Amino acid sequence: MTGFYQDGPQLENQYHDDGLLRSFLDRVLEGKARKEVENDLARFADRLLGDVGEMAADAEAHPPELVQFDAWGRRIDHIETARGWQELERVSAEEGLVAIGYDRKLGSASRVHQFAKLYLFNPSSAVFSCPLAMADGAARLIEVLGDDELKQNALAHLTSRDPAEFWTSGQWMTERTGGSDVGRGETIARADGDVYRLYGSKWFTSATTSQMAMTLARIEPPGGEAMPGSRGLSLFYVETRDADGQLNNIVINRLKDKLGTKALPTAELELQGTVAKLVGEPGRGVANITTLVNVTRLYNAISSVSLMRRGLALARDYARRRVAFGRQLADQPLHAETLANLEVDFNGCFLLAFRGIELLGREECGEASPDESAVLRLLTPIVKLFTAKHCVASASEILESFGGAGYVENTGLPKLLRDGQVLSIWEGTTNILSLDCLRAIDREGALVPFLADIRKKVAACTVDELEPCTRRINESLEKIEAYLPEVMAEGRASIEAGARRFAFALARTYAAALLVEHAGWMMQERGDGRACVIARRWCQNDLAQLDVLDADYLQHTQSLAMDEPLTT
Ligand code: UCC
Ligand code: FAD
Repeated sequence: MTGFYQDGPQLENQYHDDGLLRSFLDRVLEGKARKEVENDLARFADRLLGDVGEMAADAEAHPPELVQFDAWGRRIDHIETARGWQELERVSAEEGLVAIGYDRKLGSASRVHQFAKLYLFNPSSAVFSCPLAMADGAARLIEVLGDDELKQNALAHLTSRDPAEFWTSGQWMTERTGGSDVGRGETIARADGDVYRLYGSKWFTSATTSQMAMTLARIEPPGGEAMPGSRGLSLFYVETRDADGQLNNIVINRLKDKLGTKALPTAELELQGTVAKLVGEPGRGVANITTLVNVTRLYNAISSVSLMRRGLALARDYARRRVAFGRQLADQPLHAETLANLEVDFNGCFLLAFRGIELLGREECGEASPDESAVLRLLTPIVKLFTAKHCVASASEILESFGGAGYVENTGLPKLLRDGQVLSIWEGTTNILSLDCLRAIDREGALVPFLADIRKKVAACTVDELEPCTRRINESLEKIEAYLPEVMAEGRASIEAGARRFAFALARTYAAALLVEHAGWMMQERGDGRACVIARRWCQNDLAQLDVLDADYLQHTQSLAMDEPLTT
């Protein structure tokens, strides 16, 4: 073997390597807590390069398989998962990946600790972070709505650090009728003594090997018809297996053949009399399950930023190893410009996602003011949709930064794009979340405190270098405020068609304020101007690209979308 062979990228300890994570934690955590978190994260990041990395590699190499029959022809519907996948469940319990958020040893900052750990874990987890997300969402739901029995049983399992006791959860909402419009679901619940039995199909169920699930069904009164629409749906708790380990009248039709998330079992289920327990008030299922969904959406955001950061770490290392046209890629001005832009995007997305986490912690510990709760309500769909879109774009650019190697499976790089792509689809698509922003504004008056929060951060900035940013943010706030009455006068179609631009404008402007806040702190506490440069670059572009879409525009849109002749 002669000739040139390129070295591949290497990863260092991803806690020590991540300046933004460390400086963010320095800023938001107090002395003793900061030290404890530092020790835990630095140790865990080492482990991710060792045994946990091997477990994830095994899980990726051996995707789940559905075994429908035993040797004697009995229907068993057993999902065989890799040993690595099973070990990741053990590690998740031992490391307290859900438990940290519920022990609350650091009060509201426990959520920051937990999600910083999940942020390190996700890109090394073969997407085991998905069952953890749903376990955490279910734990929060039970904390808020569950009765004593659920708290003593399911909640104790979901938040256990003992691998023998630890459970994960599924979240079965999507049916063939629709995953966005959940209210079209067909699953029926019939009362049977003090439990219910569920009949219907669930079209996408990730982490189907979980011990429990939260799901939706409509209660059918004896001899009557169930109420249609989303107001007819109720929330149910299901244990997937009985005391003998048999499936709870659940048939697994098949596993999905997916673009990515290959190690994660995602199935199609038939519920054929599945025993279930009603949770919360009948008919409030959709509203009630949003407590779970709002947690998993924040997991989604942290996963997005973690993949952005992992891609950058790999691309940077490679840029020092790869030579083209007489110098390292790192020293090619246009390559450096490409990576620098990704760094700026990553910083904005990171601060947005972790702002959501800080507010979640405050809300759960009863420390959030009503205004902060409203900000959290609006920020949750915003951070989910914005970080997911940036994650996909960033993954595509990262692959390209490796040239052809980025397209070759056994470099491990295509996984960044394949696993990133799902983040804008599940847990509510970009459009559905853009519309959810409107819901949060309409029903919970969340815009006023949201914009006030931005203003407060801008007003607190005393660093001269950030003046171009604060000016740009103020301009953007003015545009947002001017847009609203105009678009409302135009009518509902215009409001909806503009909802994605509007959500992006809010995301960019809020992120700009967070970048200014962080940069101001870095400058004042550390004399470090790097974050100021990042904030200025973020603010170079128009933060709020908002035009009111009038009737003509909307008619043209319809023609362009469906390739139909123009009618005006
Ligand atoms: O995809 C899934 C799992 C993937 C795997 C997990 C990965 C985790 C991340 C890990 C990373 C590695 S599970 C399926 C996810 N499916 C969705 O997210 C559904 C998307 N569709 C929506 O979100 C829709 O907007 C619906 C279903 C909520 C629309 O329902 P309705 O009933 O038509 O809408 P309404 O009538 O506006 O809302 C019903 C109630 C209202 O409250 P009330 O009745 O009091 O007025 C709303 O205010 O629900 C309330 N509500 C909310 N409340 C609706 N959305 C929310 C919300 N987000 N927060 C609080
Ligand atoms: P549709 O609802 O049919 O949407 C199709 C398109 O129409 C989307 O682009 C959407 O944005 C757009 N659209 C719909 N309504 C509007 C509107 N009013 N305005 C503008 N645009 C609109 N679901 C679960 O319940 N549990 C799971 O565990 C789970 N795991 C999953 C795992 C994977 C890998 C994937 C890919 C999906 C999973 N899902 C799960 C399903 C996922 O949540 C849904 O696919 C998603 O919510 C979209 O629903 P849908 O597929 O029915 O698309």
